[in-house]
Amino acid sequence: MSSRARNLTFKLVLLGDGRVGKTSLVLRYVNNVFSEKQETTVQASYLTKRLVIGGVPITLSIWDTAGQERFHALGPIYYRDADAALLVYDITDSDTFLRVRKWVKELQQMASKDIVMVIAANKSDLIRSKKYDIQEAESYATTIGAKLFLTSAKFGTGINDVFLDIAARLLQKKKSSFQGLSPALPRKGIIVVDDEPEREPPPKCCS
Ligand SMILES: Nc1nc2c(ncn2[C@@H]2O[C@H](COP(=O)(O)OP(=O)(O)OP(=O)(O)O)[C@@H](O)[C@H]2O)c(=O)[nH]1
Ligand SMILES: [Mg+2]
Repeated sequence: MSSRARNLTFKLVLLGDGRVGKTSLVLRYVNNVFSEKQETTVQASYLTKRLVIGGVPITLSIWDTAGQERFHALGPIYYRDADAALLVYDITDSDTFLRVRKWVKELQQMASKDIVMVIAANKSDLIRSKKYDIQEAESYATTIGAKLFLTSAKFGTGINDVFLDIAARLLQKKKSSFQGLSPALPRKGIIVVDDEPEREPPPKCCS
């Protein structure tokens, strides 16, 4: 089986209040850029990222949704059929954490039963300037079977860890549901290669 044939695509949706840094996280991860003047998202935007875990090429198909309340009703369009949800809040604004809880409730009722959920406590670079309580968020994450990561899109900290955790958990799920179908999947240890270059197709021969 060629590596191309084994490429797995997973749909990831980002949800969270407006201005918490969803777009900034995705742009930092995919293009390694950050803007202090990032424009608010209208409806949603779409990006893809390819990575290789344990020799298995994976494509993350990423839907970055608009956080403004007026777009809330569009949520189901993007989280329906999603394999994973990245719930983002701003650690300097506790209201944005309440919004995460609201999204989680909605996902638990409306989304796929086995959707992978991860929480990003973003803007960790501002930790010193404001009061925050990460412990409450961490225990909440545990109760919903999610992992919580401290991130800073501005400084680029924690970003790879978040997306890698999502991809690895999705791959693990796939592995357990299709035992035997993917012999290349590792049992232990994950080696990640970013954006594996595509191989040239073999030259066509003989007219
Ligand atoms: N200090 C700091 N600022 C950040 C960080 N991430 C995002 N920002 C800033 O926060 C603002 C909002 O960021 P966005 O990425 O547009 O937030 P969003 O969640 O996509 O917002 P909507 O599209 O309205 O839902 C921008 O001014 C960013 O520069 C971060 O990690 N640290
Ligand atoms: Mg945005």
